Amino acid sequence: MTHVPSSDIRTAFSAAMSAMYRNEVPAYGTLMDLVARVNDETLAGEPELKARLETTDNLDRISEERHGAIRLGTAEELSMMRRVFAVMGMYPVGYYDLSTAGVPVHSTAFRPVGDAALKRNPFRVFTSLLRLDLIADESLRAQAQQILATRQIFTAGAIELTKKAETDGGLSQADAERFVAEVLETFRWHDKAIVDVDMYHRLHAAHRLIADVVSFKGPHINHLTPRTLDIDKVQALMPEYEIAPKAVVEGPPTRRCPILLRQTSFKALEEAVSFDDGNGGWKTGSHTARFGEIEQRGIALTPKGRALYDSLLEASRKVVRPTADGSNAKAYEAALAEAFKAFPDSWESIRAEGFGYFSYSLTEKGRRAASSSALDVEQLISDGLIVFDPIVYEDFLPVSAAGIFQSNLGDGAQQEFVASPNQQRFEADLGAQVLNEFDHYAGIEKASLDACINVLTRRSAAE
Ligand code: OOG
Ligand code: NI
Repeated sequence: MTHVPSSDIRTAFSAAMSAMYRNEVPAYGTLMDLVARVNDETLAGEPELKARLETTDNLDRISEERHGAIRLGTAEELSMMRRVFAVMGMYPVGYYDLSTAGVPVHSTAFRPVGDAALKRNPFRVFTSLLRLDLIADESLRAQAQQILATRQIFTAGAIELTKKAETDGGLSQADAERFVAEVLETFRWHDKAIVDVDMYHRLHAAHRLIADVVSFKGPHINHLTPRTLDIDKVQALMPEYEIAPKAVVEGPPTRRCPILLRQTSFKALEEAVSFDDGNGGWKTGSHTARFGEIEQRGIALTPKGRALYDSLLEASRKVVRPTADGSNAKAYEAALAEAFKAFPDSWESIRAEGFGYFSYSLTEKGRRAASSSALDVEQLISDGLIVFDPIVYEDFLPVSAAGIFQSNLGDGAQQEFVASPNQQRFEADLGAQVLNEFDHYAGIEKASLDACINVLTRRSAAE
């Protein structure tokens, strides 16, 4: 029996999720329309960019979703989610500790790994696990644990088909379609809470995020994120479309050579939900969790480049810390731009400093060259035999993620937790190790260079 490629299941899943979310959150549909408009305008105004994207990206899918996010409650949920995502060719990459930023979760991103799979469809899911160990109130912690233990976030069909895919090494077309429909259920919004209003308020008082994770039947998708070609423009146009942008764009400032990841969102909406009233009826209330986000990606940085990025970001935040109400947004942008003057802004200099990862390929001249005795990379570049292009950053940034979390948890007082990264615990709960993103990019860079050198040396040997 032929199996559906996992990338096709991922594509079907992300399309199904997009349709469901637009339907559930109309403001998200508005954001998608705005993103498509700005992308069209950007491409029309920059023929060079258009030509480049035509050869490297699927232009007709340029405005599609690139990621989404969920928050899980237990180790069992996390490890089963890992198995579900594996069926779609999505594997855990990176570990993000958000406790330092006042959010009681730690996270990974399930994403396709490798050039071919990323090109087919780069959709990823930022997946957080609640850390009840950071909650001081012991009795509340125990109650939250009890509530979480009673819920089953996966349908029987989703579990059965995941096992089938594991045993058979894939799914048939009919099973893949059923799988997508069944898994979608886990991400659906439920407006009826599984706790009463008092419990909801207690959880909420401990941390809004705890209420979001513990109070509902499942880990509703809390945002989806299409790709924009001009994040500053979408941010500026949001109010015109009657959606409220978060105060500032997260990540690096606007630059000629984009680095890492820039992202912004519209603020989470207050939505009607109902709580068990204890008398067999329902009591209406509200909950704020769901929003829409946009992203624009740049080059993946080496540990050295990343260290510089982190230090410049920290330096600018010492000058101006962006407030949730946006009142100092301009000052923050200025401080950020000023600090990042220290980060080189040409591909040549980023490469020369060893700040970024590049992929190497043979030029026309390199392909035609009978041989090259000079196998020194710099020499090959200056001889015009090979060229280098930035490798796109496919992961996330903890400070940015914290900013996205914060702006969508309401603008109330920030909570402080003692920093306590616990990757070992996370991986034990996940049932697997997460891939180290730096090793991964270094591997892609090396493979591209080796491939060039191989062609060139094989020719010299054949002489
Ligand atoms: C996840 C926030 C992080 C991002 O793009 O950095 C995130 C969440 O709110 O659950 O999605
Ligand atoms: Ni996001």
